Amino acid sequence: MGLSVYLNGKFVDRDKAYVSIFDHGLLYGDGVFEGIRSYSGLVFRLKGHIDRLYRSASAIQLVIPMKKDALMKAVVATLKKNKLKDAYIRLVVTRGPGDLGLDPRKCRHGRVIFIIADKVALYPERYYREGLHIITAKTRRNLPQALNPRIKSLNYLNNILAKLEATKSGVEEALMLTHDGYVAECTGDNIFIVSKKTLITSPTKIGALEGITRDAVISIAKKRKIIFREKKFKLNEVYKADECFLTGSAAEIVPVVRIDKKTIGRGKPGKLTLELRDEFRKLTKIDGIKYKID
Ligand code: PXG
Repeated sequence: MGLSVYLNGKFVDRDKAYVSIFDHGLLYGDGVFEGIRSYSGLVFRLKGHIDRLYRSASAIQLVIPMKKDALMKAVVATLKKNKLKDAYIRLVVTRGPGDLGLDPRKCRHGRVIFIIADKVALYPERYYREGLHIITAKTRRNLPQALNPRIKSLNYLNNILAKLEATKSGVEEALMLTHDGYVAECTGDNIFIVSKKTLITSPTKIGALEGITRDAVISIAKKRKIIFREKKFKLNEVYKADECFLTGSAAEIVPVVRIDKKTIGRGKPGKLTLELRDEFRKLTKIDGIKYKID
């Protein structure tokens, strides 16, 4: 049996799941989305993802024609329908089909909501064992005053441009800086460094997504009384950091051991990174909405 996709309140076969070529999500990137994970029948921090989706929507004056509760139930129903215990979930809300012209008022047929749940394509185990090599992209992160990176919109070209630079350099990820040279985030992950036993991450207001995994790591650090600071820092602090790692729903916590061909710390995944990773894995067993496959 093929994958069943949730599309505007109905389940349809993946091969028959279409949106209009007049959808403003496609024509202009006018829409919002979430990337969510489920672990052994538990949707990790689903409420946090749904809250962020509504925040993103509200920032672009997009009204989601569904209550948060109903949308959470639709996510769980999609997982159950596909009998998926460990999954990657993509939840998308677009402005819907409309005439040409970017005015959202042209979208008179209502928003389009779809949910895809599929098996997770994990990063190769070697990235976690040996650590990732990354580069700093020349492409700067969007200005918060232009298109705020806190909005998880369908317009991901800024990140894609940086991702292309990473691919060209033969690495998986690229670090993005703010217009004034502070470390913002990677193309699809937040960044943390460890320096003098202090865990540091950039404030999201300078131009980064309020990552759900980032949030989980901060809560673990606080619970374990790890010294933590949210502060602006520049590239040279990453170069001389003792440890560095990225966080994201897809990657979870992945160590970084080389950036711009410079070795970070001892060139191996750091002690605190591994400790946080263990704790994070424990959290994925309890922190979320449970469901059962019939
Ligand atoms: N920054 C950006 C720009 C992101 O897109 C994160 C940080 C991490 O946020 P979370 O909430 O996931 O901890 C993201 C999330 C994909 C994919 O398909 C991308 C993300 C998440 C899941 C899958 O590439 N990005």
